[in-house]
Amino acid sequence: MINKGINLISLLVLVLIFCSACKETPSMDLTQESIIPIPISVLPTYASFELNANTQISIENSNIKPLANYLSDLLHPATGFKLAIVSKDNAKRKGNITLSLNANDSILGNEGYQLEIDKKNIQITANKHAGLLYGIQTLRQLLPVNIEHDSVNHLNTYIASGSIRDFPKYKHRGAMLDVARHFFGVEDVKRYIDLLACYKMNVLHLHLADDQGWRIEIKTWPKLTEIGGSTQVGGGEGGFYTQEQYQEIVAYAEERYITIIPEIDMPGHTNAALASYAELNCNDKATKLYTGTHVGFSSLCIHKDITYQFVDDVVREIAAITPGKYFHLGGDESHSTKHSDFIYFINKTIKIIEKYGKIPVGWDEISHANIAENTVIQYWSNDKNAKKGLSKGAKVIMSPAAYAYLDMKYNSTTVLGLDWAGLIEVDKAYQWNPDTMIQEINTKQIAGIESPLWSETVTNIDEIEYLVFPRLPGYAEIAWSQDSLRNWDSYKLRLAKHGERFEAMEIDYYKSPKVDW
Ligand code: TNX
Repeated sequence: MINKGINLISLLVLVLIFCSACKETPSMDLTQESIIPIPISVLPTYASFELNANTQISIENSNIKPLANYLSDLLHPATGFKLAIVSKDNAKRKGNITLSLNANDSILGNEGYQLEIDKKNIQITANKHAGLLYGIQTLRQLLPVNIEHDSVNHLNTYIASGSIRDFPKYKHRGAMLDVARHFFGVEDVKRYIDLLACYKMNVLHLHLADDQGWRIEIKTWPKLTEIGGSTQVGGGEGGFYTQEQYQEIVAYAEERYITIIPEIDMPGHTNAALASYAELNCNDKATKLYTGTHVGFSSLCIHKDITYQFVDDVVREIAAITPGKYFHLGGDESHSTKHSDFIYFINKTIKIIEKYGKIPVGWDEISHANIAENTVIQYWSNDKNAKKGLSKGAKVIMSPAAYAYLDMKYNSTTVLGLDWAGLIEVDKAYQWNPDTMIQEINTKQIAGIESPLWSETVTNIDEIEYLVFPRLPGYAEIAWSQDSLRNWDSYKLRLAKHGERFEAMEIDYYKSPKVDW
């Protein structure tokens, strides 16, 4: 009798367990999700996967562990789940998110991914680690916006089933941050990096020196930061990164597959250096620190040997702590350097950059110098310069000021920002094509795009966010997605959905009237 009772109870328990496991998940349409940048192909299967506390992240190789941690950390705050990370051999048959590098799919390239979602499992496959990260970012956008909250909230954790296949249009998908006009600390830069990572960007160009401030420690020239780093636009305190702090930024970016490109702007835009060391000036007199916003008044002394000792030390020290391939030498608006001197200086500096194993990058003005095929030109305003660079075989990064400058005002009432290149509403920021921006340009020579945030008018991270959002996701889509998939009418609907994400992430964004938020 007792035995029978126990058997009945265990049967009941078994039935209950079975039923909870076979519970039907809702039917969901993957094509209705708002993914930015828009992927190459999205095929729905009208079911869903339930993410819950028992979901495991399965990896086949320990070198994928950092990405598994990234995913687990991303999902933790809002769900409260601390997902177990297990090796593929120990994974359960159901309820896994598997990260695997077995794509063996040449079309996906170094950054593409394949995301397969069914009722039982999720699988992200790529050729390289970066592709897995981008698959994770897409998966993140398939979860409800509440996933971005930093505390546990009751969110529905069903993910629409189907498959997504995706890879980028351009190799170079970047943004620039000017930390010279106003200084931003390590935590602010990390936040900027996290925001770029959400949208699959892979380059952060740091504008580390300008007239108003020198922001990176150079051990052989300590006064650059002692004096040159001591102020900023408006006369505030300024600041600088020690080499250790810079390396911390580089490592943080690297974990998100973002390359840091350091820029030391020369031979103009150098007042902070000229104020720090008298010997860098032709008259041997240090200049005064500068806290205004004019450009084009400073120049290194072109025909002094000490100038090239300085350039050599700066490039050597920064190159040694920069794993990325590039060193940006600026070269813009050198209005107080004679043209022949400018060319002489750029030619010498390019050689120094190459000596330390880096690929030189410069604003489009450097096309006038003896640039070689490996040089990268950053186009910002002058078509003739860009064409000259291209005719010499250089690659070009597209940063057309009238479309891609994050420091331009949105409209005439925007308080922050400048307007010398025009107003850039969110639709204008989205509706341009790098391939046709300059006549007769050969698409193959375009490395990609970069949207620069100059910081004359921005003083803190909230102000940065206001100018960057919501334009940045549009730049990311221009850089990542195929032209045939891009159009404003579809994009503005997806962007509207991302507004809620911005709020969940506490991003201070501009609520453009062009978008139905
Ligand atoms: C032009 S774009 C500059 C910067 C300013 C910016 C302001 C470029 C290469 N140089 O020095 O900060 O305009 O929008």
